Amino acid sequence: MGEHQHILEAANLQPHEALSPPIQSNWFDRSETLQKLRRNKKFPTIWCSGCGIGVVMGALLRAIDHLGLKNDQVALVSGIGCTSRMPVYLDYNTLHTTHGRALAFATGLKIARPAMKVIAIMGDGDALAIGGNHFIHAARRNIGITALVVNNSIYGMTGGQYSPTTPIGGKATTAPYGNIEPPFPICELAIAAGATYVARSTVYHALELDKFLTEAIAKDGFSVVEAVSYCHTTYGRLNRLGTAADMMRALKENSISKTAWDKLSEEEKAANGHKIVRGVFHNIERLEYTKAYDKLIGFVQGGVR
Ligand SMILES: Cc1ncc(C[n+]2csc(CCOP(=O)(O)OP(=O)(O)O)c2C)c(N)n1
Ligand code: SF4
Ligand SMILES: [Mg+2]
Repeated sequence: MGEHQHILEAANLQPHEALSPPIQSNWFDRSETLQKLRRNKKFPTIWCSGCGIGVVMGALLRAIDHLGLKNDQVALVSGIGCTSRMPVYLDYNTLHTTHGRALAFATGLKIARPAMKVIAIMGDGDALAIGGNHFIHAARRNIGITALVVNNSIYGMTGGQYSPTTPIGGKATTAPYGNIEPPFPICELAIAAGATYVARSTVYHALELDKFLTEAIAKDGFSVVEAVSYCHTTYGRLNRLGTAADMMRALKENSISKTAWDKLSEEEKAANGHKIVRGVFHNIERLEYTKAYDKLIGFVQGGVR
């Protein structure tokens, strides 16, 4: 890890917090992480070359590995969208459901199998437009699901319609003169609705994503990780933001850690208001939904589920 110290420092990580596949001659076969891919069945992916979604998939795999979870202890549930194709490529219990309904299916699954680590993988449209109601109510209930929201500020799969996270002024196929609707701040919304763990990082800061996803999946209650990504094919092209590499670089240059942000004066914060703040924004304890339900059943029936 020594020579990669600068990468760890950029993400505020200790060496033991980062997990990378061992470098071997036959590294694909020897890597436990890569063995979790359904590589013989579903590859190549549908994703455009350079898309950030693959980075999030790698972070998710490493986070699950970090926790030592077996494939059958994990369920990945998604809706529809580029992001929602992710479970199709992974070898866990997987459900590829309908647009906006990942959390509804995940809720049913968690209630039927409370011991299962249930992870709902959603795009910004999936989670906050058509699925917005499920998002706030899953948070309100504090049901033990991890919501992984890949925020690329657009409907990627369907060609670039604006979403609830498109920035003001951003052009989309449905906003050719620029978007006039203020975007939902995903993390603030999740906290206000009742989530018990809420964090944000970007696909440039892949190791930080590993760390936040590990903490989120380990959490008992409803946890949310916003993974800020980009869609160079639709949003980037319509807004002349350059290549995938340019958009990746912009995430590095236009983001700031929460630790650094908290040290800024009010004037400095106003001058840096366009920056993406990365960090853990909320981490509290509150009785998880299926545990509360079990407690109730125990109280009424004197039994245990
Ligand atoms: C009920 C329903 N409405 C609309 C669609 C069309 N549709 C498919 S994916 C999508 C939006 C995808 O955007 P997002 O969730 O942000 O995912 P991304 O592709 O950006 O990862 C839409 C509107 C659909 N499949 N089902
Ligand atoms: S359309 Fe956009 S979000 Fe979808 S795979 Fe391509 S770059 Fe990624
Ligand atoms: Mg999207």
